[in-house]
Amino acid sequence: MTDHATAPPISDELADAFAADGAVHLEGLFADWVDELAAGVARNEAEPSEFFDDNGTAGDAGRFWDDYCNWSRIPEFERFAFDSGIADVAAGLMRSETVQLFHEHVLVKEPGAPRPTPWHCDAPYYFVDGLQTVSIWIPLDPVPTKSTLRLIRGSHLWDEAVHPVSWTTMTGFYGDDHTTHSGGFQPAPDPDAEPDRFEVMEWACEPGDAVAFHYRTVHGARGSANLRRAFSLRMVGDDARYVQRRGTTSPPFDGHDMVDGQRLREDWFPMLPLGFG
Ligand SMILES: O=C(O)CCC(=O)C(=O)O
Repeated sequence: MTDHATAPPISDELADAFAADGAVHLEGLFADWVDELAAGVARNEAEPSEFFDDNGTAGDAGRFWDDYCNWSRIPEFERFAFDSGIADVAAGLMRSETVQLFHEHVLVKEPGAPRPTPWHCDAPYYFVDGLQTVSIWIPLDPVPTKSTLRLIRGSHLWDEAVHPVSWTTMTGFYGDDHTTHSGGFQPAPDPDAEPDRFEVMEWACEPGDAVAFHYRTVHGARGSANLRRAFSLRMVGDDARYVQRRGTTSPPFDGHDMVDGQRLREDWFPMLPLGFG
């Protein structure tokens, strides 16, 4: 068990907002876990995985690095996933009986990192899809509006997902290079160029706040003048199923041996405990 505060239950009003908008801001939800998660991020940086990536370019004032799928070797991440009550938050938002851990993702913008996070939605990069999905993004530093996560209201309900691209080369993630559309995908929107067409939700955050968003919600971020460490836990609910994509997904999970329509295998993607609230 844990000596940290656990997250309060999710109200119907919040779950309705999540269903309608595809994202909600939860103030102070994990403030009690910031030091532990920050220790985990430091450990992650000191002991990077094969997936560690610097998304910036040589000469940038600060790096934009990320890494993922390390929860089982970083005790601070594992404790948070299993002992923080985050699964209750995910269950409430997704209106799901079960919550399964997909993976965690660390995204760090160092002071002066100029590199924006491109507008994208996560679902097409993943081999799992469904109506009940949620990523919970938790900043570990104060984040002003100008460098916070930005999400397009209602974009999780769009018929076509945004064309997935590599964050380093910005070319088609599955090897295609269509710029206008790609087999059911639409090009990435530019909400700043078309403010009347897209409504952007963006919240200044304190350490330990949470922004929860659907895997299909289109999101991005600007560069950051300040250190902006973020820990994101990605979970799925009852209806999520394996989907075969047209190439190696991100994360890849080599040798997973699943086929279309299966629930994610529980020995790799554990069910998270519920009932902390
Ligand atoms: O932290 C960021 O800039 C982007 C986060 C993101 O894309 C995600 O958590 O899926």
